[in-house]
Amino acid sequence: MKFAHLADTHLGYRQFGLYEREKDFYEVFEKIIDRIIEEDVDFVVHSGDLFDDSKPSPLALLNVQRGLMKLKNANIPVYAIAGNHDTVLRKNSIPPQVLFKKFGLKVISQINTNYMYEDIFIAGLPYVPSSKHKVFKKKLSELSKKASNHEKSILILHQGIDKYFNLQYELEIGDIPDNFNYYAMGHLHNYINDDFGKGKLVYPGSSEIWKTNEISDYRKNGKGFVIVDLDGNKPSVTRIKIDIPREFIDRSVDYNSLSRDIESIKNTIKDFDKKPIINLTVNNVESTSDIYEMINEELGDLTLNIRPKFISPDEENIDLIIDKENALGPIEVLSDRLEIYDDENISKLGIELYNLLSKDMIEESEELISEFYKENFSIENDVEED
Ligand SMILES: [Mn+2]
Repeated sequence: MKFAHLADTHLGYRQFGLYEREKDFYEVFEKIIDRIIEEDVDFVVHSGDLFDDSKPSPLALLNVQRGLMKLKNANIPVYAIAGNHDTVLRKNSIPPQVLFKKFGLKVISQINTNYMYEDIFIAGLPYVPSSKHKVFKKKLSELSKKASNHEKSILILHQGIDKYFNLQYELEIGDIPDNFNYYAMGHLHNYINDDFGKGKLVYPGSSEIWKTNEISDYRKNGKGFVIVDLDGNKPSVTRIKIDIPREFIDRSVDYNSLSRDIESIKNTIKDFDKKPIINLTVNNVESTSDIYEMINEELGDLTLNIRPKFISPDEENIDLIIDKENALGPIEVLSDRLEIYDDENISKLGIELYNLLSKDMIEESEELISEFYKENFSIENDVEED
């Protein structure tokens, strides 16, 4: 009995605002589906962030529909939870995944928390922010009790765990019941394959480079999914790497040998199938005049996107261009700033608020804040009712 586990496909995401990048994500998804069918698995588990947004575009929906049709024709059911990206944090809201029930997608929700595939107990919970974790932990222990009646069990979650996340985690490793055989995790975009309890805990990672800080893990572990064989005492996990359509190139060059260095980059990339994305650092930059134009002229036609960084001879960063998605993302900047409060709860609140507000989720943000105040600063009779 074997199954495929994937997560964080983020379909519909348009990196750097480029349609080409949106198509790259669809292409990888299609390759994954084709490979899953080739591998002849019994079923598929998707651990959330199938879509990049809770209101996906028709194109994103169409790509999922195509993939699910292929799986359905191959008689392979899919079990899925919603992640933080494809969730609307409102009572009784439904994730886009429910559109595909007729296509063989079995949605695991707060209400439908578990299924059986033959003798395998498949349970899970969709993404829940840490402010709701009291109820979440109660539900986890209920599922753990149910799992103890079955010899083989899988738990599907989309959460950060302190052991693998530095700051943005919602769960501590001790919060997770230890009697499942396989923990099908989503949320962390890097690949993690760990022992936990009597089984295995795996984050397959995102299927494409969603953020440029995933590049170093991509170089090490590739992108892709895993195939899990549940037949032995302990599940055996095989990493399946799926090539991403386009290369990310990191080059650090010197201002004084710029033309030669650029020539060498040109030689590297001239035979690529698809135009790469280049992170280019130029050191010892004495004068920025013309340098950007020169790089663009030489490399513009050969690349999808050049992300330059100019460093002066005294190693200072020269801000020439406003970089929309710079190496330090807004979450990292926010985390840094929030550290002055030296309070983990405030850090978490700030990050959750950022996540909600960047999706225009005003109501949910207000709810989160009022809950936070009730929990931490509740003063009786001090609040006027309206
Ligand atoms: Mn994700």
